[in-house]
Amino acid sequence: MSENKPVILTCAQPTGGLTIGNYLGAIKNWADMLEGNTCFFGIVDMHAITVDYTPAELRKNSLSCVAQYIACGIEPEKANMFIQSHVTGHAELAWVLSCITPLGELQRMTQFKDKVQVQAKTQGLGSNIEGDDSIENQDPTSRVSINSGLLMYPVLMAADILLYNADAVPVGADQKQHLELCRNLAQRFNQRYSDTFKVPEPFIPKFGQRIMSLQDPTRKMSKSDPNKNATLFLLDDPKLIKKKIMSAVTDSARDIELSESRPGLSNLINIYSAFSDQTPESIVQSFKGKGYGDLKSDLADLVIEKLKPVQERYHNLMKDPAYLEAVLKEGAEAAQKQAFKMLRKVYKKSGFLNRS
Ligand code: ATP
Ligand code: LTN
Repeated sequence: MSENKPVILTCAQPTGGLTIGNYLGAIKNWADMLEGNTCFFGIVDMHAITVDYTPAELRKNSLSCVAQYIACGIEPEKANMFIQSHVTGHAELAWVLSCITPLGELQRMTQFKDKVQVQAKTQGLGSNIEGDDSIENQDPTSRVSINSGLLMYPVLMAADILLYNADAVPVGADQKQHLELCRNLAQRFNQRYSDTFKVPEPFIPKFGQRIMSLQDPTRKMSKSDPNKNATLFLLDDPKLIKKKIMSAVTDSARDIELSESRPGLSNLINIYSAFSDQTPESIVQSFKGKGYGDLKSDLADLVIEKLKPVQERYHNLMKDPAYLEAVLKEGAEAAQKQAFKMLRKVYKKSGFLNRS
């Protein structure tokens, strides 16, 4: 690893197939950062076990995820792609950081509260806590069976980032709060023990930073949404893409305009904009006098055309799992080198006796 190049680190969870939200909000931008930077792109399987999962699916998704990264333009020669559990140090650093993290900060995290709601619903407890804004003031475990890994999730994420002394972390807008916590933890550690960590900058794209659900445009598009029509997956076939976009929830107005009070329409324009690199204003201009049918149909054609080469590359890559495993092995070796270096420094500053 070159010492003077900026370090870019980011990760995605292998909780299912990647979505166009992951692609537009994150991976598409990672591919633009390969030149001039040292890049670490993690597949965070340890984060993925904070929600319900099956081990066989996780294993499958992890390999499929690296194939999707490469298919999206992340060249293995230019980036270190690794599986989180292959690198010793993530969980260790998370433990040290947890000891300087106030519990209240974790309970206030939006993603934690959202996931508690989801788990409450699956446990048939939805009506108990729905609409309860003061959930951070309660012990959620008193009503819902929440694993503490879900609460600790942002600390592990901070460890993922700080372990590599990342300068910048490209993420979608949903991760802004987690990034803020990571920055706070870096500063807190530096103050307490002397300068150790770089304070990383979030990098949030201008377009595509928050792709919303096709069925409920007030919620973020998520790969773990139980309603599969709400989410466009990178590997959806053309027929399915068309069907999902044509049945996207919009409103009863007819014209195409930019309006915050029309979230379904705004989401479609946003997706159009991110895939075509045109501004939302110029898209609205080109659909003047046309309606939803035209916009949806053109958008479906655009998404199908943009995803076609990604899908072709993906299916070819999946024919060669040995190659994918070799990419991950090399990535983990590079990541491990950096992780050990950082962990040694942190342990020393924390007062742990040197291991000879
Ligand atoms: P899950 O749905 O299982 O909670 P996720 O897709 O939200 O997962 P990750 O796979 O970890 O979470 O996300 C990887 C990257 O994709 C992150 O940088 C995240 O900010 C970005 N991302 C995820 N969903 C969206 C979205 N709907 N719009 C824009 N960016 C997104
Ligand atoms: N929390 C992120 C995934 C994630 C991540 C990271 C992103 C885990 N560790 C480190 C950037 C850097 C999510 O849910 N999207």
